[in-house]
Amino acid sequence: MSNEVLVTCELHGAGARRTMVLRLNRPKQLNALNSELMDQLGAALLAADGDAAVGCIVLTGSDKAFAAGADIAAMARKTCAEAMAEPFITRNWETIRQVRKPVIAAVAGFALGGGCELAMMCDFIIAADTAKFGQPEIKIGIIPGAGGTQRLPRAVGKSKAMDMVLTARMMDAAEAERAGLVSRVVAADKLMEEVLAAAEAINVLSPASVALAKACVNKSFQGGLDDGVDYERRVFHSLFATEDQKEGMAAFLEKRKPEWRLR
Ligand code: DAK
Repeated sequence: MSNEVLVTCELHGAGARRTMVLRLNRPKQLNALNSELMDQLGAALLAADGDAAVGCIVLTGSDKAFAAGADIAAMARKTCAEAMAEPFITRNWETIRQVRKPVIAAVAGFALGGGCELAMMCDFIIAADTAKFGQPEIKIGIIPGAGGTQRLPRAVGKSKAMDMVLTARMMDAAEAERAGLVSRVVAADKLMEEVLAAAEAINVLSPASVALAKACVNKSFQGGLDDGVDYERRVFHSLFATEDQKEGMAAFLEKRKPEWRLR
C-alpha cells in the first residue's frame, strides 16, 4: 500500500457550512479508479458527510479527465472465480450512496466507464464544455459494472443508453445536457466557479430539508434499481470467464486492436 494521495480535499467558502472539494488525483492514468483511490474517496466522503461544517461535497478530477474508468491494468487478469469470490471492486465502490449531503460532480474531460458511473452516483452533474461521457466497456470485452446499465437509461432514456452501451460512442457535453445526463454545461475555465456557486446556494439552506429533499428525489429512482444492479454485477463477474475479456483488456494495455475469439 503506497502513501500516495489519490484524492485531495479542500474546504471552500466562509459561511457556517462550507463546501468540501474532493479531487481525484491520478493524473498520469487519467484518474483511472483503483482500490486505493476508491478507499481514499470513500473515507473522504464519509468524513465530509460527518463534518457539521460541511454543507455540500463536490467531486471533481482534472481538466483532462474526471475519470477514464476503473483501472484496467488492475483487473485485466482476474479470473471469474476470483471476481466472484473476492469483493472485487464492489467492496468500496458504492460508499458514495451512503452520503446524506448533496454531492455535485464537476466533470471536465473524460468521464468513461466507472468514471461516468461515479458521476451518475453523484446527485447532479455540472459539466465543462470539454466533458465527454461514455460507457466503452464493451470494447474491452466486458459491460458496465457499477450501475451504468441501470442509471444511464434512467438518465437519458433507453434508446440513447443502448446506443452508448452497445456502440461505446462518447457523448459530448452539449448532447449530455440535451439528454438530461447533466444539469448544466459551463465554459471549462468557469467550471469550479459555477459549481462552488451552486454549492453555496445549497449551503445556506436548512441541512435537514436538504438531506431529506435529496433522499426523496433518490427514492423516485430506487424501484427495481437494486435488483438491476445485482443482476448487472453477476453478469459483469461472469464475463471474467471469457477469453474475450482477457483479450480485450490485454489489447488495451498492449495498445493494439483486440482479436475477438468469440468465447
Ligand atoms: N485504466 C488504466 N489505465 C488507463 C485507463 C483505464 N481505464 N484509461 C487511461 N489509462 C492510461 C493509459 O493506459 C495511459 O497510460 P500510459 O500508456 O501513459 O502508461 C494513460 O492513462 C493516458 O491514456 P491514453 O494515452 O490512452 O490517452 P488518450 O488521450 O490517447 O486516450 C482515453 C484517452 C480515455 C480515450 C483512453 O485512455 C481510453 O480509452 N481509456 C480507457 C477507457 C475505458 O475503457 N474505460 C472503461 C474501463 S472498465 C464495478 C465497478 C466499476 C467498473 C466495473 C465493475 N463493480 C463495482 C463490480 C468499471 C469498469 C470500467 O470502467
